[in-house]
Amino acid sequence: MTAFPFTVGHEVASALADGRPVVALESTIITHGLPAPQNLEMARAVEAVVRARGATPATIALIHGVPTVGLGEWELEALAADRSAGKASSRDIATMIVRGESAGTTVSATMLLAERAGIKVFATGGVGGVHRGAEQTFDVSADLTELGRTPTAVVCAGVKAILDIPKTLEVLETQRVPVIAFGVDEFPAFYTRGSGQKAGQRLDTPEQIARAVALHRATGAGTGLLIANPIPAEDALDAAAIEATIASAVREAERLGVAGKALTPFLLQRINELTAGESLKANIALVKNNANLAARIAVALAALG
Ligand code: PSU
Ligand code: MN
Repeated sequence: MTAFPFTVGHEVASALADGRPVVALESTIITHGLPAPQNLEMARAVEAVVRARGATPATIALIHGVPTVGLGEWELEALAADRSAGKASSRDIATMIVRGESAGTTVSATMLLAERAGIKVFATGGVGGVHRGAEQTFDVSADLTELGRTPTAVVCAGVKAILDIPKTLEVLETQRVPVIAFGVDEFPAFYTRGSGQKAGQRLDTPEQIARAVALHRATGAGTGLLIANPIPAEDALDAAAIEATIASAVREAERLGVAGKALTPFLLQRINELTAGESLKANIALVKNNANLAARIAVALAALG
């Protein structure tokens, strides 16, 4: 049988061997989610937030065909500068290894690689979900499928309203994925603290969430957990304004016929352009906020043994 080749960075490997807390970080946000040079600044800042909380960051990507868990400083820099890097979801990993490609890993691919390395907690900005108009296009992110079969806890700021949030929550329920809101009742909508939709459950401390993560794994359900952490109030954007921007980006994508794996990067880039940096600032703030919570959960989980 063919072994699955992947590399774990030294610092991450030694933290895992000692049972110390580790937080996985995705990289499609670096290659496709944010423009340069803010993408590299964000990636470094997020790693620093994880370290400040006493956990080890493990940014995950494909580097010249090698799935890498815990990028080194120069690897991070090269990936952020590589505007031809691909976008790897779970299904792309094998082919990209064969082709020797470099790629940012989406939430689905990052979960899969984190789990293989033994990392239980993962921080991102927003996960993929059911796209608006999915009843016509069938565009549902593989992130939701992966959440239905890989037990990683994913800390996010909810999902962007580029998606259909109620349908996304329905699919998460179907997939048996607990949706836990941290300190609030409502499921957050990325740039704003509320979506008008109730989250599945609410927990108020990182320690409670860590216990829920451990117990959910112990059930053997095999599914991931979605931990929804609202953007800090001082960084949140105006709901009506951002909704108008998103709606116009979605219409533009329809007009241009953008579909498949190109759709999410197209929408993210258009929103960044249309808000002239305002959404970018919010995006960076919420990723840091998620890394902070993920590190606190990872620390609490390590203390449970
Ligand atoms: N949503 C965001 N920012 C992102 C992404 C989603 O607000 O950067 C990225 C994540 O890497 C996610 C991927 O896993 O887009 C989903 O892509 P798709 O919709 O093609 O499955
Ligand atoms: Mn899609």
